[in-house]
Amino acid sequence: MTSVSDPISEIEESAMRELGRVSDSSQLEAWRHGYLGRKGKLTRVLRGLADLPLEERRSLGAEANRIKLRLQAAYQEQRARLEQDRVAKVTEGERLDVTLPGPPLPRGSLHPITQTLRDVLEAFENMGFQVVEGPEIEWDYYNFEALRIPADHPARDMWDTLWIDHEGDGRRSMLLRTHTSPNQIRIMEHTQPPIRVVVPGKCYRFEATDPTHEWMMTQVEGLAIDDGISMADLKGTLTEFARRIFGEERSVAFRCDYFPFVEPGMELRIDCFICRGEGCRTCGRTGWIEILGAGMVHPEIIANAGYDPDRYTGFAFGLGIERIALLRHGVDDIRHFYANDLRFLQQF
Ligand code: FA5
Repeated sequence: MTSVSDPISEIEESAMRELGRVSDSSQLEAWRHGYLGRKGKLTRVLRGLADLPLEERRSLGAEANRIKLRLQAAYQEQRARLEQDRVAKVTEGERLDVTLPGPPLPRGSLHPITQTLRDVLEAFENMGFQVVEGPEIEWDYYNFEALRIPADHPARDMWDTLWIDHEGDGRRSMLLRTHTSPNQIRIMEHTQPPIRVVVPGKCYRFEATDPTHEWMMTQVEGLAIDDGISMADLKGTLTEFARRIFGEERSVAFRCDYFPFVEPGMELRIDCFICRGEGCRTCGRTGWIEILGAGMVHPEIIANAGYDPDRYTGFAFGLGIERIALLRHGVDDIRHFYANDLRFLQQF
């Protein structure tokens, strides 16, 4: 007669052998199912004991229970070991080496317009001008009225305007300043001559863009008022400025121009850096690029400021920083400056 104990010890042996080969939790569960589950091998044997005579049933029953406990304990141990391995693998994979050098950060630099603005301000500071600033949102009064540009004046077309709040009354309408000239009035309101200031800032115009025109641009206003200032002082100051920024070899030309707040008025042009005076797309086929408007402060404005017009005269100018940056760096289109293309900006 075959003893039931043989299969039991065989089951124990094969169970322990297989358990040793289990390498993950799903294999482990399959193992538990196969031996200790309701239909597992050991469970089936235990059920079969019921048919045996009492004596045999007692001794085999005790043996089978011992094996069951042993397999259950081995199962728990193996489960704990697999869990430990899993945690070790995860933490190993996620371990940080804090001594590794970080990835290099790209290095930033000043925007070309900021660089040119700083150079221009420095050139004027070295000539005795002081830097002051004014608001970008301006009253119609300072931007136009006080500069002798009344509501129906044709000169308003020169500064196509972005209005914020158009009331039709010069003192109450607000706009984005179209030039830095309103600062002439603001400064004269609270300063006594002698005055020598430059005022940098963004200006806005509601106009179509092209290679030399943007709807937002940076101007620097200059204002000098003192005893006996003449046109020669204005030309001398601007020629010296052009020499410091562009070098000796560039050609400079003064030409008559009209601005309601100066008399006489003029513009300063530099020979086109692309065609050197021949005429091309960038300079609008003229051979020249205008960089600033200027003139002698209108006597009416001097008088409105409360200064003695028989004693004081002055000059003013307004220059475009983007135009100067174009000329200095040989850029053929002003719109590159604000397109935010790093391939362009990283060249400066
Ligand atoms: C003015 O804005 C006058 N306020 C200048 C002035 C000041 C004259 C003091 C007399 C006394 P104008 O519109 O020409 O003038 O502009 C002056 C300069 O700003 C131009 O020479 C040019 O360099 C620059 N500029 C004007 N419009 C634009 C634009 N749309 N895009 C880029 N630069 C511009």
